[in-house]
Amino acid sequence: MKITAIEAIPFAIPYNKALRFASGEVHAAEHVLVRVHTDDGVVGVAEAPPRPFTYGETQAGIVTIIETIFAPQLIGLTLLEREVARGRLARTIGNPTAKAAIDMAMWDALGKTLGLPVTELLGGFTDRMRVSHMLGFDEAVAMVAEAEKMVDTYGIRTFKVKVGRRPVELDTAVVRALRERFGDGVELYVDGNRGWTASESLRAMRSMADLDLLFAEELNPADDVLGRRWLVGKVDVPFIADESVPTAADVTREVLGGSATAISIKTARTGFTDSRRIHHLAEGLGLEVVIGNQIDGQVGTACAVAFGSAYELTSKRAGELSNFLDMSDDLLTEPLQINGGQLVTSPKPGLGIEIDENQLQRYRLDQ
Ligand code: MUC
Ligand code: MG
Repeated sequence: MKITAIEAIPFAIPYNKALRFASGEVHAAEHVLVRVHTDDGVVGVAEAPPRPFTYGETQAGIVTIIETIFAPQLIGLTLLEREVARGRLARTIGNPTAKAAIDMAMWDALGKTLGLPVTELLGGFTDRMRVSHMLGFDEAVAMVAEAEKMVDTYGIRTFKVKVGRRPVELDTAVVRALRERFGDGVELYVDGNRGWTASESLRAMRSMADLDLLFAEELNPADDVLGRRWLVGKVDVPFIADESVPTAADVTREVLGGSATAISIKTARTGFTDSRRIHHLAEGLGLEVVIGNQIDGQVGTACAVAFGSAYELTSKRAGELSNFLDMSDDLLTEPLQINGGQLVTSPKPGLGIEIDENQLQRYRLDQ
């Protein structure tokens, strides 16, 4: 169970269609595959998605920090010393997705070593989640057409609509068009990625008051402290903090400060060890939770569904587990399948996924 090596492999897989939102856009999955090797010959995997517009990480930076700082700190630890590993990683500030990928690859290796699925080690509440699909910026007709495809092909009936453009009517018209097209046959919520001001956000939410939204997420910046508190006090649906709560301490601060009433948990940024802490905190605070998407590939999505399925609170709402569908290809020997609007966890040990070495060879950037 001793860690002997940690690999950080940069790769790039193009998207068929770019995902655009208020804080940035993604054209290719330029991620880092992390592999934790042990002296038993076990290899655990996970992926780190660099999101400079959210966490300041870059692909080259993730590779460098893993190779030069994190790997030397962890080699020699056993897979059961996850809290020791966490403490050592925490000596370096920031770098959330690099740390999270190492943590999840350690859990994958632990599951493989014990012959047990990670989702069962974490909690084992259920074996599946309903799927929510994120609709990036486009013309209203194109966004409705994409939602139709998701309903027809995958049975997905929950949509997170990206908002935050100006004028706000550009976005509110899309949400209205989706509600008119699908009636009450779909769940809808909005995510502004900090694009609007507090007053624009309230105006938009008021103009969508008849559209039965589930949630509003990060409509304006949390750093706009008083504006955010003012807005959250006036919005009558749970207000999700996403990029403003990358740690448990941030959740506590933002929720107690009146800047959020619900949270997004993203395994891509808090791994399993810290996502578990955040889940327990949310349960104690009585917060709604959504399993979010860091624009994950299939490896990252397998991590998200393993965690989300493990607990009652995280599996209650649809999880954001479908954006890999926009990628032109991926790394797994057996692609994830969304059927009937659900993604089922693998019953195999660890995360239950296997990297296709030919695919990795094709897309890796370091050879
Ligand atoms: C989301 O929920 O915000 C877009 C930016 C980011 O950090 O995550 C994605 C999705
Ligand atoms: Mg978000």
